[in-house]
Amino acid sequence: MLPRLETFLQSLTPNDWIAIAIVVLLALLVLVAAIRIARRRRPPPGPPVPSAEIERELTGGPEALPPPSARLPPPVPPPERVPAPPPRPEDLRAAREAEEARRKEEYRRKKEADRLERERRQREREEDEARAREEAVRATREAEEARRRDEEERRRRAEAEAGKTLAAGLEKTRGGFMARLNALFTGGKLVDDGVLADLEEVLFTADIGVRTATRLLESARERVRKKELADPERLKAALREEIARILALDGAPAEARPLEIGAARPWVVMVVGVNGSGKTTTIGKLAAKLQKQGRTVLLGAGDTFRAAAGEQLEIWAERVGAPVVRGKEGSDPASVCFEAVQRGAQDGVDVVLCDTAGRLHTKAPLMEELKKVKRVIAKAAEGAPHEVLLVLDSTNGQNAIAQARQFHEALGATGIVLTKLDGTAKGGVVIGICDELKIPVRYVGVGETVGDLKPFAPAEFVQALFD
Ligand SMILES: Nc1nc2c(ncn2[C@@H]2O[C@H](COP(=O)(O)OP(=O)(O)OP(=O)(O)O)[C@@H](O)[C@H]2O)c(=O)[nH]1
Ligand SMILES: [Mg+2]
Repeated sequence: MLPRLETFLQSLTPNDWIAIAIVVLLALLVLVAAIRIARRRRPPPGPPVPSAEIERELTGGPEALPPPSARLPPPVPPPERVPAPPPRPEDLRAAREAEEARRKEEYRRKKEADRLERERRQREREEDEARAREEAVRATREAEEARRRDEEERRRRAEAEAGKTLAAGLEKTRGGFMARLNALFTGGKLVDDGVLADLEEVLFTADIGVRTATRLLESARERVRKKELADPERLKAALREEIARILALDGAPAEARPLEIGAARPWVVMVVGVNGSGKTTTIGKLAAKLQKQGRTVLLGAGDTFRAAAGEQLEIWAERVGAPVVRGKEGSDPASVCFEAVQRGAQDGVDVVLCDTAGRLHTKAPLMEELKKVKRVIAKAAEGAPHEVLLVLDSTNGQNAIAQARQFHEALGATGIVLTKLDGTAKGGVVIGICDELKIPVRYVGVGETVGDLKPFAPAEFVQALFD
C-alpha cells in the first residue's frame, strides 16, 4: 500500500499539488462557513457550555458532535402565501346581514338599557319628590304645632298677666252667701217679718261680722217699718247701696284706691300679716305691677324665720327682674329691712317692699317684733315706712277681721290686701273689714298668678257680687 502511495505521490506534478492544495483550502473554508451558520441558529441560551466542549467542537475531538447542519432543526420555510379566493356574493350578503343583525341587537340592548336607566331615574325622582312632599308636610305640621304652642303659651301668659276677673274670683262667694241673699228676693213675695228673719240668718252666717250684719239688718228693718221697702227688689237695691257705702268707707269715692307712690324715695312699704296669709305672693304680684308702671322696685326679705321664705321671695324677684336684699336664716329681720331700705336709697330705687314673718322663731311676740322692724325702718329713711300693708286671708272669714284689728292696733295699717277670694265663699268678710276698720282695701287676690292681684274698686266689687 505504502509503496503505491509513494509512487502515486511521486507521479504528481506540481500542478497536481497546487490543485490538491486548493481543494484542501476550499474544504477548510466550507467547514468554517458551516460552523458560523450553526452558531447563528443556536437555540436560546441555556446553561453555559463548558469551554472544553467548545474546544472539542472546534477541533473535532473524539466526541465531536455531528456537524451543525445535522444538530439544528432545518430552517422553517416562510408560509407560502396562498391568495384568498374572491368572496362569494352570498357570503358577502350573509356577512352584511349578520353585521346588521348584530348592530340591531346592540341598538336594542342600548335602548333597553336607556329605558331601564330612564325608569330608574324616574323612580328615584318620584321617590325624592315623595320624600320632599312628606318632609314639607311634616315641616308644615311641626310649624303649625309650634305656632299653636306659641299661641297657647302667649294666651296662657296673657291670661296669667291679666289674671282672673273679679267676678270669676268671686264665683264661690256668689254661689254661697250672695246666692242665699238673692234667693230671698225672688218670687215677688212682699217683704214681711218672715223675709227679715231669713235675711238675718243669711247675714249672720255670712262671715261679714256680727257688727256689720247687725248694721245691715237694722237698716233694712228701719226702712221696712217706714213702709219704704215692701217690694223685695227695692229691699235688695237698698242692701246693695248700703254695702257699697260700707266698702267705700262711708262716703269715700267708690273707685279703687290702690297703692299710691308718694314723693319720697324710696317709697317704703312694709307688708305684714299672719303666716300663710299671702304676704310674699302679694309682694311678688305687686312688684310686677309697679314695674309695669315703670317704677323700680327692690325687695327686702325681712322674713328670716325660715330659709324657704327668702328663697320664695327670690323666685318672685327673679321672675319680675327686681333686686332682693336677703339676710341669713335666723338673722334679725329688722336689720335686713334696714339694709334693704338703705340699699334702695343708695340705688335710687322708687319702691322698697319689705316682707316680714307671720310667725317668729324668737320668744318675742310677733307684734313686738314687727313694731321693732317698723321702728328700725323709720331710722333708715325719713317717713318710712310710708305704707303698712296688711295682708289678710279671706278664707279665715271672721278671724281675718279679728287679725286685722290686732295688726292695726299694733302697727297702724294703712292699707289692706284681701287674698284668696277665689278659694272661699266667705268673700263677704271684706264688708266687715271695711265697716270695722275703715282702712282702704287696696287689692284683692283672686288666684296665684301674677295678674291675680286686682285693685279693689267698691262699685265694681258690689256689681260682681250682686249681678
Ligand atoms: N288661690 C290663691 N292663693 C293665694 C293667693 N295669695 C296667696 N296664695 C297662696 O297662699 C299660699 C301662702 O302664700 P305666701 O305668700 O307664702 O304667704 P305668706 O304670708 O308669705 O306666708 P309666710 O311667709 O309663711 O308668713 C301660697 O301657696 C300662695 O300661692 C290668692 O289670692 N289666691
Ligand atoms: Mg312669706
